[in-house]
Amino acid sequence: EYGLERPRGYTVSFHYNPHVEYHHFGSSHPMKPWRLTLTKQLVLAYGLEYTMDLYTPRPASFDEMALFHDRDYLSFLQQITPQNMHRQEDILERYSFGGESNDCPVFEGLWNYVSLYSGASMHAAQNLLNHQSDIAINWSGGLHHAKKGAASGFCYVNDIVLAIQHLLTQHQRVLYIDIDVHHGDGVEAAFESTDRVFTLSYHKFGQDRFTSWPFFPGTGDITDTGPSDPTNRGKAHALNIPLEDGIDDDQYKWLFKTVTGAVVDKYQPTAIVLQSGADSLGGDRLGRFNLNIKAHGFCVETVKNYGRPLLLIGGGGYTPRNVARTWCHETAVCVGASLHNDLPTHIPYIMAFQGEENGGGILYPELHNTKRHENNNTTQKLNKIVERAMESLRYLEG
Ligand code: TV7
Ligand code: CA
Ligand code: ZN
Repeated sequence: EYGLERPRGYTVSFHYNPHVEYHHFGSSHPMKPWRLTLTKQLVLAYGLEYTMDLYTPRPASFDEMALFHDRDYLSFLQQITPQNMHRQEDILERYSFGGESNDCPVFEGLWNYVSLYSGASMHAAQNLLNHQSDIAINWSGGLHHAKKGAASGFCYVNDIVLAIQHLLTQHQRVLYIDIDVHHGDGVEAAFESTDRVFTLSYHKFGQDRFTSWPFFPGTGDITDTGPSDPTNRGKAHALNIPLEDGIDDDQYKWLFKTVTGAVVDKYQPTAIVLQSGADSLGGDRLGRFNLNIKAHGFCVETVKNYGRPLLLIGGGGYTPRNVARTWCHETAVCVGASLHNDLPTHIPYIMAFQGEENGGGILYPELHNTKRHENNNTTQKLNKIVERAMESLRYLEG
């Protein structure tokens, strides 16, 4: 093992309030905040806490979240409980709660939960602004679907938008990159009228083989590059990379490096925010891709090597042990450490990793073996996507 000793030429900070772990969306709901417990346990077990500055951020306040969200929406979030929700069904619908899908349930401590993950993203952004860190990590954030006045897709408050707005107080150009398997629609929409934020999302797009619905949220085709009105400053400041089921490591790594590299060259961001949703891994309960942990981590490594202030945040990820593996690996990538494939044996939570069908006791199981999706991404289709992406970038001034 090497790289665990400090000092290094740059500082990494880890922003985490353990109270987020104790919130439950409901037993059948795919979003499991306890994946963050597993992540933290692995990070500690590998000794990575000695390589970073650790912070326990306070929850964000109402006024801080109102820098993006409507105050009436936040007031609703602040008072809604499982006990009183039945008396306000019309309001629930107005803010896209409940409904038959129940993507955004009302649960005990909801307000506390949203303030905790938002507070951590804002604190991480503040650390970058202060030059107290070069890379700031918040695995509890990354809730990219939340809108100004509505919840969407497991997301209630958009911590990413809040953090980017904070970065914009000192940075002229912020690049947002999103490798969650879902389209980062809420962040794209929030900054659609500015040229000071460029949003780039890689995601599954198109009809879903299992549900025959468009894959959630149904937006983010290659033709979506921001508003089309030529007087809108946000024109051409979004790029979407729509993908099919089953994309593999080599295809994704090539695509990510080629497209992201071109965006960085052209846009010259002064800060970068990377949403590292782990539902793009093979075997994810909701995802459709075949990525392994190291291919996912390659994206983090690539972005780290651009050498700009970096805010690294979580997002989706519905196979909790693999989420923890990935985010632990990516924490190590940030500090420049390599981790042994045998999981450390001296922690209580190791229990949770031993009895697995696939990957018991190891950090890097082959995820594409678990529940392989047929790969519908041909070289020809990917070349076409890159060609279209490069064409869109030509509309960027500079
Ligand atoms: C960032 N997919 C969030 C991703 C949000 C995805 C969806 C579910 C789902 C919800 C459940 C549940 C589920 C097994 C999966 C169009 C519908 C879906 C009819 C039922 N099990 C992120 C949101 C997505 C809730 N939503 O990007 C409670 O899957 O596809 C939809 C919407 C509405 C109609 N319904 C189908 O990763 C964090 N939801 C079990 C219990
Ligand atoms: Ca995405
Ligand atoms: Zn997702």
